[in-house]
Amino acid sequence: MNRLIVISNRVSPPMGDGPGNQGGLAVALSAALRESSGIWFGWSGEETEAFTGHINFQRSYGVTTATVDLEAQDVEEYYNGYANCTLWPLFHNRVDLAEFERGFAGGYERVNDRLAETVAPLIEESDLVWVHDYHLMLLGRNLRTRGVKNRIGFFLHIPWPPARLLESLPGHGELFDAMLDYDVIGFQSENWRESFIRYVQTHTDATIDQDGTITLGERRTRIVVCPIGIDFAEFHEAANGQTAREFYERMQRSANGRTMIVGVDRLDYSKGLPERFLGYERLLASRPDLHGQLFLLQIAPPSREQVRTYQQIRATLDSLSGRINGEFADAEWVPLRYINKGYPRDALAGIYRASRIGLITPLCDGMNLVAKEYVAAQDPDDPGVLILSQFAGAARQLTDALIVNPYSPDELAEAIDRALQMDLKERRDRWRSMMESIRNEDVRWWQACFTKALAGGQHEPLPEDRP
Ligand code: GDG
Repeated sequence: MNRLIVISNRVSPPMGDGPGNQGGLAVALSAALRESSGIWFGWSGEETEAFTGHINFQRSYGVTTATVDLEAQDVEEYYNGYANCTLWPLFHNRVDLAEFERGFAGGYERVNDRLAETVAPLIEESDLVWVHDYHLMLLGRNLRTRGVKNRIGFFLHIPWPPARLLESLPGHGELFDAMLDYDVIGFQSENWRESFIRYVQTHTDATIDQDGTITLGERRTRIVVCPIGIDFAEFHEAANGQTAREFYERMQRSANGRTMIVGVDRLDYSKGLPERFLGYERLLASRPDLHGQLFLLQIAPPSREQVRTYQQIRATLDSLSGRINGEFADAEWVPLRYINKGYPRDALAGIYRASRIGLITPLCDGMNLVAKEYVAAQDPDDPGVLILSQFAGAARQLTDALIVNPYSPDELAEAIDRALQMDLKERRDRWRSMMESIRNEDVRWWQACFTKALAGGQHEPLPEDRP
């Protein structure tokens, strides 16, 4: 077996095998790294005065992590700047929020190069190198210029934007060209793969084979779709564990017979939170008979708090939630419980289970794992209903959710009403069908799907050749 070198912006060292200890991605990558005696390399999250390239190696639970500190200017330009103020909004259809600063682009190039220079000596001849996400799109190119000839793959966790949007990015041609130095590029959904192919067709002379291999000059890059899944076994265990049960019971007591709707999202403008609140407000305005009968619990832990657009979305939601509660609440009932803090994973599992409806309505999302976690946490005898945005990558797999257009408050209100009325048989039928894909296409399947393509093996098609 080839050794695997995983490179991502941040590294999550494994924390043992207890349920609910870490996210699915960390679990899957840790398992793969353990089996292959590989290394997980990335930024430590710490700042230093001047970049030294000093690597801090750690070994825990059979996995070696290798991290480096970045200097403050790097963090500002590469991470807060280009990654989160330029690429993130642009790749989530928010060109209006994107900032195109040469300083950011320069910082991004510099950090990708520094990370490549630091990791290159760790790479041995037969290693497979797997680079993750939009922070590190140039890293493959930087490794190539340092003579690394290994198979190098890249997985994009977020959407690939339509060509017309990407054209607004200064230097998009160079960024794209650098990506063809990867041997394999993986996307979460066919939608994002199609956008990428369209860019290739409109901006390059490359040829594209039937099996999705792009050839430009000497370079050949295989394009694959590998939707990420959750760690089903771990989540199932968490959902049936002590903490989850405690939270389930606490929520039941606190709901006091009222129907609970849940949303869980990082506080991010791509997640459609204002639109979700407006849809819920529309329901409350049009259905006074529901007042006092239900409530929406929105858990939204703050993220990227240094970035101005994230401070703005937080202020928008503060005001919107205040308005909705001000308008509809009474002495005994608060329609919207809006919370800016995170919960442990196993507590979340109990909260999901206590919720009759999972309301997951991003405006644009590479995949969305919360939707899968919500379904996996349900009671098989009495499962809740998932309402899911058509613009989440997950909508291509979870076709038995109630699929909605998150921009339409009327559609959101109607979907909540339909979910409230859905009989047990329909809830069970929809839940069973969604569980099949969540169980089969879990995070280990995803990791195997990508690494097989990276190793040069046949790419595994989705079950039933689902697009
Ligand atoms: C990116 C892409 C893609 C959330 N709140 C709490 C908490 N979470 C956990 C969830 C879930 C994870 O964070 C969020 O994952 P998502 O997939 O929903 O969204 P992003 O963070 O935007 O992730 C996305 C993903 O990468 C993987 O490829 O699916 O499209 O944008 O696991 O449960 N976890 C805990 N407490 C919280 O309050 N413990």
